[in-house]
Amino acid sequence: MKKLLFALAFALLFCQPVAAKTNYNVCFNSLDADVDGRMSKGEFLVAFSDGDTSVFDQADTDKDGLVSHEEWEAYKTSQGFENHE
Ligand SMILES: [Ca+2]
Ligand SMILES: [Ca+2]
Repeated sequence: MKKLLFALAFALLFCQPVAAKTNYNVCFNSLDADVDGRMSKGEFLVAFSDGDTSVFDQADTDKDGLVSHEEWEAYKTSQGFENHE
C-alpha cells in the first residue's frame, strides 16, 4: 500500500507539467498583436511561447495560414472553453 502511495505521489510529480499546460482560453484581441484581425503563426508563438502549433493548425479551419477571430472562437468552443468575451 505504501508503495502504491509512493508511486501515486511520483506520478503526481510527473503530472505537474501537464497541469501547467498552456491555457489557450485567451481572448482573440490579446493574440492579434498587430490588430489586423487575423492571428499569424508568429503571433500565436509570441502569445504562447511554449504553444503547440498543431493547435494553430487545428484552429485554422480554412487552412489559409491565419486564424481569424471567428476561427479562434470556433476552436475555443470546440475545445469546450468558456467564452469570456
Ligand atoms: Ca495579426
Ligand atoms: Ca484561417
